[in-house]
Amino acid sequence: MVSQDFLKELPKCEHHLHLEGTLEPDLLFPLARRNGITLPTEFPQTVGELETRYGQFKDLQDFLDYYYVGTSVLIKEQDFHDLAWAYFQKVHAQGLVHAEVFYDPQSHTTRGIPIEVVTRGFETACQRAEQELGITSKLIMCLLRHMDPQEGLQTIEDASRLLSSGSVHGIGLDSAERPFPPELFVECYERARSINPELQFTAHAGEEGPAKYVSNSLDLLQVSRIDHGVNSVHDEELLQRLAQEKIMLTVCPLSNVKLQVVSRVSQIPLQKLLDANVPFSLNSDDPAYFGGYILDNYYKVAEEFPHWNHEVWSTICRNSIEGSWCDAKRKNELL
Ligand code: ES4
Ligand code: ZN
Repeated sequence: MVSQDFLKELPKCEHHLHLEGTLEPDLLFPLARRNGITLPTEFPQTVGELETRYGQFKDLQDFLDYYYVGTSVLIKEQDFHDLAWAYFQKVHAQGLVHAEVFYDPQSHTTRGIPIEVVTRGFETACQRAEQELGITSKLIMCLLRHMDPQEGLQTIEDASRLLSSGSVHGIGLDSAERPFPPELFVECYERARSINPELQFTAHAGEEGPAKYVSNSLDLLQVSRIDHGVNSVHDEELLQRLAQEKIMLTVCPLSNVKLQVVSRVSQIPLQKLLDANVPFSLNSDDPAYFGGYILDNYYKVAEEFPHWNHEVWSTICRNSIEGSWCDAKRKNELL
């Protein structure tokens, strides 16, 4: 097995990280107090109880029910900034050099918080991460698939200025995968593309949903990568296509175990993806909920795939840089 030092030193990129998913229990309670938010009565009342509950998610929906309560304590621009800044500081110590990070504006706008406030808080943290830590980053705005696509469309309209100005670099699709297939969001993606043809597109697919959700995300939403995508291995033709078109899967090992997509990391079909030449990156998804940040995910995979040598890890790292949405100059710096 390669050493932990080797993994730590690798120039790592993260492509699948929900900023709201970095809210640690020890920040959740103080923020709730600071902002006068009353948590639901059935919600755990202490950091310890909450951490215990986080270790027992049944599935994606069980996790999301906690995640949206957590989100509700974020109110002020400073809260969003502090949250993202804490994340960047943590992963800087883990060898992260570039991050493309998700946020869910609808989780906040539905509570009356303007999209500009949320975005500005996150954006200033991204700028600070570049200045003070040398970490480059991009913001990806996700639409919530459990909400009415018409509301998604309104969110795209409300974000027009942010999408045109470069504040937001890409569009994604998250929350409960089934029964909300990608075809519901075709109009949202088309509208975003018409606002700014330079935007990048991705979507969660093939985590709990079938391989068909992956191919339909490619065909109908015209995404250039896929978040999770592990169920793609059930469709050989799709695997060949992902390899041919260099569609990167943003795989989240600890998340897949915590949400019971697999029972252990060794069951994630990473070897099959490697053998089929399908590019993937390793990511943390919602690290405060799933028990580990980017390097913890790398460590766990190395432990469960002990025969992978330096060359395999260098390939993973290279694919992860090449699949990033930063410009060629930055990619060259990272390679
Ligand atoms: C998520 Cl793991 C996962 N899947 C879908 N949506 C999400 N939002 C935050 N984490
Ligand atoms: Zn995710």
